[in-house]
Formats: sequence, structure tokens, C-alpha cells
Amino acid sequence: MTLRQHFRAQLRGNAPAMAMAAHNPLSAKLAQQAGFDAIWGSGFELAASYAVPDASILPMSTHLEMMRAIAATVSIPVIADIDTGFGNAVNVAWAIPAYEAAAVSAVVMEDKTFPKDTSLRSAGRQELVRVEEFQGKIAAALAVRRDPDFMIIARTEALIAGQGHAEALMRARAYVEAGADAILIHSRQTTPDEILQFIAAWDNDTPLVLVPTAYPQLTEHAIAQLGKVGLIIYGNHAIRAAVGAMQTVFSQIRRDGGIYNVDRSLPTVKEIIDLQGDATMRSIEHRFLR
Ligand code: SPV
Ligand code: MG
Repeated sequence: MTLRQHFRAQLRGNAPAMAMAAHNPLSAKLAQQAGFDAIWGSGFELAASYAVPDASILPMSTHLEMMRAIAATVSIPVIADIDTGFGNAVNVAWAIPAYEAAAVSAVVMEDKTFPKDTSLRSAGRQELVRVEEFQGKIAAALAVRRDPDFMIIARTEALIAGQGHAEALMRARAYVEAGADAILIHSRQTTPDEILQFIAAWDNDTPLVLVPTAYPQLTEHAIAQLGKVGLIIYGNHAIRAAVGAMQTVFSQIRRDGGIYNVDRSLPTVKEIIDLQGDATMRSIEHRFLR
């Protein structure tokens, strides 16, 4: 069974798979070590790591190369967040083979207009493309993928755009009709109500994908009980953890006038060297450096 076949089956299994966001190979490696099932190749995290807005500012090549580097580092599936597909169906038709060749297992494509605005920003510019246009983008993705187990996950932003339950349901059904392998339903309400209403109304066997950033009170256990969700994505917790840790350490060093206090609280240099793959390098040296 290939990694992609395994991941496809996992989305239809008894318990949802758990994906953690990553913005580089090191964060992806830490997520795998922590026991996550998959890596979310988050556009938000990558944009944040370049200190630019998550608004179609980074080019596809920057995201693609990061996905390739992440997929080369971990042995769990990578889900690439391709935003709007970088344009129309023509852009999608060029993007999909490139991501497939980068060894990712799935892409998530959202039904917003290009250039996009990030979903969780208050008063963001949330405009959706026509349903038929997005169906065409899904169809283009399916037509060009080489491995049938490379999943095309369609994401509707109808709730994010304030267009309501009926529109979200209509769009999700239309995207399944176009051939989507799973549906990501996104919400930025601070209670899970509209997501629970959507899940209750979902009468299709296509798995759902949730990103519970805005409604963290909905636990993995509670989501699993609902039965229709195949994948939970923790969308930005790697970059937020990194930012918080750096802020704390940097300000303490300024306050202390030196590194003598923070040193004890940080991972050792040896731990970082180990994460860099030192053991592998040593074994190569041992075998081949003559
Ligand atoms: C991302 O992580 O880039 C996402 C999820 O798309 S969210 O930021 O919640 O829209
Ligand atoms: Mg994104």
C-alpha cells in the first residue's frame, strides 16, 4: 500500500486522522515525532514565516519547494494548502502535477477568488467564485492527476464569507458532484454551532475535514463521535508556538543582559544537531568516507 493509498483509506476509517501545520521541514519533523498522522502544509504558516500576509503574496514556487522539502523529511502524508489553486482552472492544471511530483499526498483548494485574503482575519475580503467555476477547477485537478490516490480536497469558504448554511451545503454537494475526494468546511465562528449544523445535514459519504482553530472547545473525541469527519487539521499551532517561544526567550535575554538564564530552559545544541539528522550523517561517514 502506498502512503497515498493509506491516507485515502484513513480518511474513511473509524477515527479521524490528525494533521499538524508546519512551515518548514523542522516543524514537520517535530509534528511527526509528536505522533500526528499527517502534515498540513499551511499557506498561513508559510506566509507568516516570511512575515507577509496570507493573501496570495508568496508565489506558488515558494510554497511548492517548501512542500517538497517537507515531504522529503517526513514519512507521513503531506497535505498541501494550495489556496485558490493560484488562479483559474488553467493554473490548477499546471499546479497539480507539480505538487504530485513534490511527493505530497493531497491538496486542499478553496473556492475563494484569486488573490485571496486569509480566512480567520476579521473583516477580511472573502469573495467566492461561482460554483460552476470551482467545479471546473476540481475537474481540471482530477483530469491532470497521475496517481488516482492523490487526493483533491475541496474547501468551501461559504461560512467564512457569511453566506450561510444553505449555501455551504449546496457548494459542498456541488463539489462532491465534480469529483472532490473530501470536503473541508471552514468556519470562524467562536462556537462550533454552524459546523455542527453542517455536519448534521451532511448526507453524503464523502469525508469531511475540519480546521477547529476558531472553536477549540470541539475536541477530537467529540468530533470522532460525529462519525462523518475524516481529518482534523490544526492550522497554525506550529507558527504560534514558535512565535510565542521566541518572544519569551528574546525578551528575557534583553532583560537579563545575557543568555545565562535562558540557556537552561532551551533545548540543548545537541538536541538540534540530532534533529538535523546527525546520526544518519555519521553512519554515512562511517561507511563511505575512505
Ligand atoms: C492555513 O493554515 O493556511 C489555512 C487554514 O488555510 S486557515 O488559516 O484557518 O484558513
Ligand atoms: Mg491557507
